[in-house]
Amino acid sequence: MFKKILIANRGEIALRIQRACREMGIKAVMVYSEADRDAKYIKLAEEAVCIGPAPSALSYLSMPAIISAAEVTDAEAIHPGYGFLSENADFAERVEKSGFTFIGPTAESIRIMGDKVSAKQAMIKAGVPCVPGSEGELPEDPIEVKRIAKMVGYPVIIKAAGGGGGRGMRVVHTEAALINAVQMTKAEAGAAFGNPAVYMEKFLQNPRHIEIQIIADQHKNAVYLGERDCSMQRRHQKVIEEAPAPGILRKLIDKVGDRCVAACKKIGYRGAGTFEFLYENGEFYFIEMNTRVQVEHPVTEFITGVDIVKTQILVAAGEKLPFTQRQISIKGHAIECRINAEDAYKFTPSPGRITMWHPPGGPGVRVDSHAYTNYFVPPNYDSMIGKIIVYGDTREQALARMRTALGETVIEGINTNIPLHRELMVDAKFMAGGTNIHYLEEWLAQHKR
Ligand code: MV4
Repeated sequence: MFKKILIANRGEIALRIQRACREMGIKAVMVYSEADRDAKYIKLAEEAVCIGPAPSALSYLSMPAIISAAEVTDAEAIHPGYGFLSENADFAERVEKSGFTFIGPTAESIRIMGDKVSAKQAMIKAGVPCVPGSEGELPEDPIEVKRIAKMVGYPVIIKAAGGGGGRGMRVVHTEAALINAVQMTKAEAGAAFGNPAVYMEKFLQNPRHIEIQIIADQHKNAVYLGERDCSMQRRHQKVIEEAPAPGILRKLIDKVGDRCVAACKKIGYRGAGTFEFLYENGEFYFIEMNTRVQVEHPVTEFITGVDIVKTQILVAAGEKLPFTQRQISIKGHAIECRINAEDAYKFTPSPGRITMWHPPGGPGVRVDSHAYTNYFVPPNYDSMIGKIIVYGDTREQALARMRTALGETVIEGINTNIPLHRELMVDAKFMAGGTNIHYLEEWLAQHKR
């Protein structure tokens, strides 16, 4: 096992990874920007290295600064967390070429999944159900493009191969609008991602966003850890996640999960990963794969009992998965509320000093946050300052515990989205379960204030 790991991230996930290291007897090296210098999780680590000024581009996104920090501290492996360099294939390659272990998949796997056209082709080959659409990149010939759209059926969606997470997409309702939309999307994609390739899919009008967590070792073992429902989102930012997904038959999840595992084995995937699906009318359609640990991993940890971050470190060190698929069972229900430093209804960022931080507690309540009384939320990064995650035997119990947890929580000095969460936890449609990806934006439009 590694003796020392460098954590190339900040905030709550940096602290989460540090905790896993401590539990495993591994020394943690933190890196920090000047904006994060005084944070408690930095002082808590065995070692810490300043990697640059506040802007991400000059610190958390600086490959030379991070690799130098690993060299001077003699770390053996680098955990990238989520965001920043976590899905950058060039970074994974440079980490490995510098003699360190990248805690994640190979650069090649990251590259395949980063190109949404090659990702989809890999999934089709492995038998994972995908949204009907173009076979690969759209051709140049407008007549061909129109023919494909006619076959797929309107409405269609044009997506950039280099996009993902909601960037570089355009919905088209009629043939009259098709060719212009393809040209516009290609131009934007070329400018934004350096790759003008686009592909086409049938546009699903009212899907849910369901994702399947997998983890694989370097010995051809792969396991899926159930699903998460991440449909409660605004502008492609998830707000609430839960597991399992309300109302979806376990038999169907198992069938799709098996296909995900088969795909992992086929491409030689290693590490943690997430298969993102749209779910509509009882069917799953693959859209993208994430090759990192995700913000919402704790809901899966609650319902499976697996420590995903510890397992990532184990398999990166070359160990076998410490469990088989048959040993994984789904028990109970977990819900996560992301706590953001922002106005609850206008969503304008609200950085600054937290003058009072009183987190909730009690049975089945987990708080993943690096914040505390007197912590200063820097204006330079994402507004998420932590997560409240609850577990219950049933969804109803989890909901009740989340209401209690949100009721106990006191955060003063900045605005947070806790008032929004308090309202959503008593919303009849959310309580019934199974709302789609448009629900929150429609709810917000109706609850204007
Ligand atoms: C779609 C879709 C409908 N039909 N693809 C947005 C993010 C990116 N991961 C894929 N996205 C979508 N792809 C087809 N064929 C609707 C979305 C979408 C969405 C998906 C998941 C979560 C939130 C979303 C919000 C708007 C649109």
